[in-house]
Amino acid sequence: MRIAVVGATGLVGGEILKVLDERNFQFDELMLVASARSAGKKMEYKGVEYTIISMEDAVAAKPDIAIFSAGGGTSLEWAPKFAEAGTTVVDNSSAWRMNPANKLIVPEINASSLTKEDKIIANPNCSTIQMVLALAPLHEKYGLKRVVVSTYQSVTGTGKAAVDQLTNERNGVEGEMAYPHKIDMNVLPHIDVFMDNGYTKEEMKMTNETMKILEDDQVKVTATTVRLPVVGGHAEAINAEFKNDFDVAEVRSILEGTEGIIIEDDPANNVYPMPINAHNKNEVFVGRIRRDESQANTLNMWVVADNLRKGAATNAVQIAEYLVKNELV
Ligand code: A2P
Ligand code: 11C
Repeated sequence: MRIAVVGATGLVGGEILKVLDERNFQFDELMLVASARSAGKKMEYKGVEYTIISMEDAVAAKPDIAIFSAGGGTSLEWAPKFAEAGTTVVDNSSAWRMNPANKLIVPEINASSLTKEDKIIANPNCSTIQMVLALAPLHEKYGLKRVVVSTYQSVTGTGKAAVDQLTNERNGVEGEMAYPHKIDMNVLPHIDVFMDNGYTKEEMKMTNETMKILEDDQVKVTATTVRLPVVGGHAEAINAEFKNDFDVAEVRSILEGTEGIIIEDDPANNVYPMPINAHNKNEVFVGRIRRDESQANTLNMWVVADNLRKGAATNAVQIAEYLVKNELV
């Protein structure tokens, strides 16, 4: 097994390396790949010094798997070249997600659809992954009709520049702005670019990717995505209407039994999911599970996950693990 991490110097790339280590992913060779700016530079991983290689050299090396986290433009240009060389690409960007020929995978939900023919596999957006992991088993049982979701997202979703902006503002230091406004002591109802319909691209990702993963174009999702001065993970207030009625205790027990989900729901003792606790964890945390008393068959819940982990690196590494385990590479 020869594996390449493309975007190894970035925030998600660094997290992928940590997750590969923590999950004891077995490889014979690891290639750390980044832009021409970084090629030739040294990087240490698990006490071993690696020379960062260029995209050209990585394609030529024909790794078995390349986990990409180097932006949509890089994926669009380079993923097909890797695929053509026989490498299976697991791509973290939005470049291939909605392409009908590419699968959009959350392993606990739909990894079984993968075959050897899938050469560019898309990892969903972080906010979609944590929402859909909690909704999928409930959809199966009660039939999901409509979701109204508001997000509270960590600056880590934007990358290093945004973490620097928050840190600089907090320390009273002048620096580059990753956002159009101050982020510390503020809340921005704006993630990714605005589209003609008045929604942001992040909001439309949550709508479109959810339908694709659940393989149900009747499921309606409307989202408001919001950036907060937080670093540990994304939180989401999810209001889900089902076709059939449910029992709240049964909902809780279904979620308790879902791989990758941890219930933190003990309001009497102030226990509910928070980014500060989800940070560096691979699971999705669910709490505040309660019936929406204003409407039939409708549930409210609060879902938190580290967006760099299950929202990106962990999900991608799980896909790679599935490919290896099932001899698809
Ligand atoms: P580099 O460090 O050489 O710029 P983040 O989102 O945290 O800023 O990380 C982005 C990652 O994507 C970095 O590893 C960055 O490498 C990599 N990257 C950016 N542009 C390219 C490119 N054109 N080709 C390969 N890697 C790229
Ligand atoms: C954010 N969700 O928090 C975004 C980052 O489509 O993979 C991930 C963008 C994407 O800003």
